[in-house]
Amino acid sequence: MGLLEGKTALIFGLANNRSIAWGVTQAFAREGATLGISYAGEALKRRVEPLAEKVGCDFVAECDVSKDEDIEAVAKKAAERFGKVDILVHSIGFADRNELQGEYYNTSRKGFHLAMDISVYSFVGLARAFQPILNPGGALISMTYYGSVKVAPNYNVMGVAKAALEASTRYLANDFGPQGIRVNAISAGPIRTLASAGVSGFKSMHKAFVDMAPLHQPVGIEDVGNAAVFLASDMSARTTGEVLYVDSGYNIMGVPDVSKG
Ligand code: NAD
Ligand code: 0WE
Repeated sequence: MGLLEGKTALIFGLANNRSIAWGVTQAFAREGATLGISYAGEALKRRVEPLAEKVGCDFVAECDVSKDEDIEAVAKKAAERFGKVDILVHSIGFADRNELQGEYYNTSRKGFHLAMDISVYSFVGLARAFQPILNPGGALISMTYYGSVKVAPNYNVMGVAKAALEASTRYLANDFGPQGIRVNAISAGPIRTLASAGVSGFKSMHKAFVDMAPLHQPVGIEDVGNAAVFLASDMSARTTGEVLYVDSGYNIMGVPDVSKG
């Protein structure tokens, strides 16, 4: 029997078949969850619908998380279709491209607000909108990156946003605990997706990551999907407010190990 049998999951942030959200969707489908998928805007519809079909999901809803109305609307649609929901996955991050290069001190007020709004506030907004229809035993999951705790050159305002996202995960865990709902984050190692494709120096950074990490293995969307299954299922019933690293162990290293090949 699948680990998510009898549970309904809504996944936010599917753009294409490289998205971390796609790794999560496939793993959840394998474990028997009933699925709902949400994407950002009209332009992504033709990419997302065939993917939804592949996993037998017929709840596909547009939701631009910068709009309160969209968040309200998707929660309403989910309530109409499913009644209650068990799992919500937030796999959304965005900053203006210009803010992801050069000195962090050059971050504009507008760029700061945008990154915080899309990458952090949206998790809080979604949590509030879904609160009335979440089942006890449910789980909220967000996606973060190590640039929240240590400096990742050029990650800049996104690093600050991820720090706020991780803090939000802890505050939400405290809010939702009495309702029997857990809130956790997954901190994934670098993965080539739409959001990392355009990043200059990504390839060499990725190589340095594999060299430094104890497991010396790249992280894939299926690895993140499997970790999300754990955090969404009753297998993690007493874990909340945590950041779970899925990074081949990279974050434990302080100094590169030059003694091994
Ligand atoms: P992705 O581009 O496939 O996913 C990002 C998603 O955010 C896209 O689906 C995009 O449509 C969505 N989005 C942006 N603005 C939105 C809006 N206004 N409303 C709704 N959705 C919006 O890239 P990804 O790498 O799969 O990113 C998913 C999450 O994982 C992000 O939070 C990212 O920061 C995080 N993450 C990525 C990596 C990596 O190396 N790729 C590592 C760690 C964490
Ligand atoms: O969280 C992310 C992706 C963040 C991201 C990327 C983009 C590029 C395209 C947010 N917004 C945008 N906006 C765009 O217009 N990652 C963890 C992947 C990532 O992004 C980086 C990285 C890594 C790793 C940016 C700079 C340095 C390293």
